[in-house]
Amino acid sequence: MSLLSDLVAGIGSGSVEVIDLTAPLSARTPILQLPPPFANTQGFALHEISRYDERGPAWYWNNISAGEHVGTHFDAPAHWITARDGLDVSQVPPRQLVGPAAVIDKSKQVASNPDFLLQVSDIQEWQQQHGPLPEGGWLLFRSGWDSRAHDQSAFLNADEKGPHTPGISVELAKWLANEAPIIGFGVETVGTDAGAAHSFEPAFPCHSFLLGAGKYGLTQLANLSKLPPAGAVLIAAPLPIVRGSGSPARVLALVSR
Ligand code: 23J
Ligand code: MN
Repeated sequence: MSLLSDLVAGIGSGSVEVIDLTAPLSARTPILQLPPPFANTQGFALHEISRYDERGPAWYWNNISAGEHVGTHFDAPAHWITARDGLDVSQVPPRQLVGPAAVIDKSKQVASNPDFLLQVSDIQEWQQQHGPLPEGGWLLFRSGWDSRAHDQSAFLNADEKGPHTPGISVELAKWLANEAPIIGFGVETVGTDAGAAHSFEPAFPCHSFLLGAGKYGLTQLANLSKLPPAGAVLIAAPLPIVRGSGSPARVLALVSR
């Protein structure tokens, strides 16, 4: 098919750039911290099996352990009670893992207000400049938060009142779930909801409405600053964990140069 040979030729020549939107996975990768009485996720860890030693003289390998929701990861609908009979992460159709991406940049606003909430009006303004949100695609929220991803406490940005990280309003969560043609919403922060979303009505509206509508989430994305507002292609590759609520994912973007 010439479409695909054109694509690989473009990747080879650099006229199609492949951008890695994935944060490195290590024991230092920041993880979500829920307040008591809620249970929390484990971080990522390597457990050495052998390293060219008596346990395995010619080979190095590890076991790994991690929560499903660690680092750059995919939220499947079944993660939330509003989709308790919905798809688990192994059931997401592969064709939905490749699609167009719209990028909305509010990094300036977030720099002066870490509790910034994206509103329906922000999306309407974006659409006036760049056209409709992509059918079957992703809305990605560029907040500048990726610059904090090397440091758990800067990334969670919590004080006595809880975490202060950007997100979306209750109204936008409803609108993205029910009115927008997108199938997923991606962020640079530790979760798709704002840090203060535990106190919203309903709590965690992004999870509640989007996953409830059978849509998906992507978190801890990096390098969104390298994407155009419209025209990039997103590839999200979560592991097909059977009955999994989500999975760490490799997320890539293709951008025409
Ligand atoms: C469980 C409870 C609340 C939240 C989350 C998980 C996430 O952000 C997540 O990774 O899905 S807010
Ligand atoms: Mn998650």
